[in-house]
Amino acid sequence: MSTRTAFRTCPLCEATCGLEVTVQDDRPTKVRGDRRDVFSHGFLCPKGVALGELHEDPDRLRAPLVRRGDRLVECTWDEAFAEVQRLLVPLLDDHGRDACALYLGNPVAHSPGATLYAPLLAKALRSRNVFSASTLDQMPKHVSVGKMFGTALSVPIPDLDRTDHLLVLGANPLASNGSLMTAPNARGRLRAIRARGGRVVVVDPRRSRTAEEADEHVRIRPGGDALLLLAMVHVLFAEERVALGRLGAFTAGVEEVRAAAEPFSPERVAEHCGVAAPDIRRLARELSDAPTAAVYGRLGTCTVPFGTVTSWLVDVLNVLTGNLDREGGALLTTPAIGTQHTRGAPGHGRGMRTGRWTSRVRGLPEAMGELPTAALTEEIETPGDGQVRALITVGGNPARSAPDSGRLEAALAGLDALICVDIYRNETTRHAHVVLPPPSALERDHFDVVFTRLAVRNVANWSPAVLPRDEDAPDEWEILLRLLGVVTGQGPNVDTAMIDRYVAVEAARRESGDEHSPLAGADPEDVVARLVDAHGAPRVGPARLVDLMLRAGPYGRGVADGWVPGTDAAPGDVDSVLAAIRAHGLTLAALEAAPHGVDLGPLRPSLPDALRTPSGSIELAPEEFLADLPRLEATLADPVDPDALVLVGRRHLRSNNSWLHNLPVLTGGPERCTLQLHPDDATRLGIADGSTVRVTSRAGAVDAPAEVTDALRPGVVSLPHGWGHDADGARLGVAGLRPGTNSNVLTDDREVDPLSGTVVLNGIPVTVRAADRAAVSAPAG
Ligand SMILES: Nc1nc2c(c(=O)[nH]1)N[C@H]1C(S)=C(S)[C@@H](COP(=O)(O)OP(=O)(O)OC[C@H]3O[C@@H](n4cnc5c(=O)[nH]c(N)nc54)[C@H](O)[C@@H]3O)O[C@H]1N2
Ligand SMILES: Nc1nc2c(c(=O)[nH]1)N[C@H]1C(S)=C(S)[C@@H](COP(=O)(O)OP(=O)(O)OC[C@H]3O[C@@H](n4cnc5c(=O)[nH]c(N)nc54)[C@H](O)[C@@H]3O)O[C@H]1N2
Ligand code: SF4
Ligand SMILES: [Mo]
Repeated sequence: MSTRTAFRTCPLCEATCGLEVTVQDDRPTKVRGDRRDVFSHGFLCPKGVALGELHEDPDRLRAPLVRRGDRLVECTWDEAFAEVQRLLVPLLDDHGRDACALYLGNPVAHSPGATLYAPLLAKALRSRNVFSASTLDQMPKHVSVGKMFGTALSVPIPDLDRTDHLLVLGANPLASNGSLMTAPNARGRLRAIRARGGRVVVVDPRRSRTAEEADEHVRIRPGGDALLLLAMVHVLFAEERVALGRLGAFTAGVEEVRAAAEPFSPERVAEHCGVAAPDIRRLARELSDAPTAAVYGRLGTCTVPFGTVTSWLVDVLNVLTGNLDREGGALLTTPAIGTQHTRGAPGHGRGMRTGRWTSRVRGLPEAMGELPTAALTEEIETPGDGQVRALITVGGNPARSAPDSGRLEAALAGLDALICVDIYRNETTRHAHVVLPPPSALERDHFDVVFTRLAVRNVANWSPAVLPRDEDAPDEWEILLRLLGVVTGQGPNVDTAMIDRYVAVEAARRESGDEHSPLAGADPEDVVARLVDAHGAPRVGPARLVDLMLRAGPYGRGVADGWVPGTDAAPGDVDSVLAAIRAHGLTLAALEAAPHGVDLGPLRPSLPDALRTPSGSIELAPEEFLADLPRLEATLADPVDPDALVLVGRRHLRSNNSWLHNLPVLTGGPERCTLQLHPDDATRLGIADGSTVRVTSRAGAVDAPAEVTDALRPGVVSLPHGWGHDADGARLGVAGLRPGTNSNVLTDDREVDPLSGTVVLNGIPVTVRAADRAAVSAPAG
């Protein structure tokens, strides 16, 4: 028996913890936190531990599936791709490019193969019907920072480790482990703020685990954040507390913001946001008095009717208090592989445009090259030119994650072709014609392309695959390139190595044409020829692209001075690796020699250089955002009904959206898929703890066990999403035993934040009553 230890970054959430995996005879037997990881220092959560169980899960797909009548049967890879070709090519020929849609789910952001190659598939498809989980999630933040700072990825990250005051809105990092704020061990980092004399305030309708850890919990009405933040802006101006400091020299629109906030006094918004006027004033004063402070908003500020305006106001407060771009405040990152705001000419750029095209049926706006997922169902349902007849999903489960999913599932079942790149036969993929499973996470290389760009420190880790994969099983990026072969008319048997090389050369060409890149003026073919490993073998796939991005990034020196480990650094010797990086620039070889990662330091001020707005200024008052304020002001005329109920979601540490429910190690303990409600509401409605209740919205109805708890604000009920694992045709043996109920039967695809097209998933109007025992529910599926 051979036993070895491998180190790798956990790909399951945004925290990017370093893991130490024990492998016996090519089987993972134990997962622990890597104490030497430069960022996570040994921290991990139960999901990281479960990575081995995920690999071993007998229900995880090892071979492709193809539909034969009403059954999905295993087949060879060639058979699977031949079927994709048979289904898609005539459909694209007869009905045009828009007839095939693409949906990219959350795990795409966690796999470098998918992150780097799915956009190539999207481009090659040439369909406007590209959708993703972003419009169920963070798109409002991309739009707000895009307009303010110039790129969709210019997200200010709270400087968690140095701030004196953290104002958190609609985020629960103790359960989610942080989002748009990569920070392993969020609890430890939040506790450290208080330990050094700082203050943590959490604004949330529910007393979340994060709220429990805070100095103060503000129990806001769902959707009330835009009003709260605007009133805080109002107070800063009224009390002459606006202090931009050095930002003043490159910030436009301050007077417009003052005028916009003028009508939103604390007294006027208090009832509608559910926070008393004196508290709003105090929150504003505390923020402005703190030596340093960061305002941070997440899902509860995005998936609401004013998601973009709320996301904007978060950073308006960071700017007005002088906390943007300063230590202890909120800063843009300087990631190892670079990002949109580190590329090109410093100080200005093209800015971010949205709405360059719109969805066919409802005219919802494009953002970041995709259309809102809220439009997916109607684009499948509605006949006419450009109707969606085929869908490719990559790492997505829209049958559980998207709004009004009862209707969406019916639409999925009626597609002419559903092709799923996925590791499970679940609620979505059970409707598929072909399922193409990528290898397990432990069988692939990993580099966190997305989350190193959103982290509270600039760090970089390269993880080689822990386990070998089956010889004939393609890696995730190879699956995507074969699909690209189909949709470009080259067929599924394209030479993926050749396309991959072409992709690398084109990436090198873009760098060589950028006079600010370390690769400026280089010959792209020559650049790619030099991207070799320690043995001189050409790199391929994500490894080659990551090496290129590292060499072209803020710590790179191009290819001329390539460094090979072993020449002047012993692998694993952190100091000599860092010395080599200083001498030769950052390369993939350097990361390979540092299995616990490379720490490139804390966040550092980068403005105005990192701005990419056309004006070269921070745009504090984008016109589109100001134009949404009358709609916000109009909500103040709506009467506040004390008996109305609204639904919000919640996340559990041992869950991950709609999956990981099939792993025994994560699914024990009390029932999690419960409808939480406040005791006052339970009494008023005659609902006993543990009894079954029926929850009804405009879109649908579900039954769930009631959990009576004063954690919630009265008038707010909470049900987690991603459950409902009792669907016929899925193969989820463990999840099916405790299926829970699908909360997205209740959410409504008609309700969107108009500026980003992001669907409203929090604050859904519902009624709740004791369920009639005789009536069995579950309209989904
Ligand atoms: N009501 C409500 N709905 C929500 C939310 C909410 O808070 N409330 N949250 C929203 C948010 S933030 C998000 S991000 C979305 C998520 O929406 P989705 O991305 O659509 O859903 P997931 O549940 O993350 O599904 C992930 C899928 O990827 C598969 N998978 C896992 N690993 C891999 C892999 O390595 N490669 C591939 N190809 N597939 C893999 C899983 O089997 C699963 O089918 O849900 C949204 N929906
Ligand atoms: N364990 C676990 N970790 C995860 C995930 C998971 O499913 N499970 N999902 C991952 C994904 S895809 C994402 S996007 C992140 C999300 O990361 P977070 O945003 O940190 O996670 P949530 O738990 O959804 O936190 C949202 C909070 O907003 C509150 N809220 C709801 N409506 C409102 C409102 O109107 N105003 C305010 N102020 N608060 C409101 C909710 O009560 C909830 O506590 O988590 C990621 N990490
Ligand atoms: S916190 Fe996230 S990255 Fe860390 S072990 Fe858990 S799932 Fe993995
Ligand atoms: Mo998400």
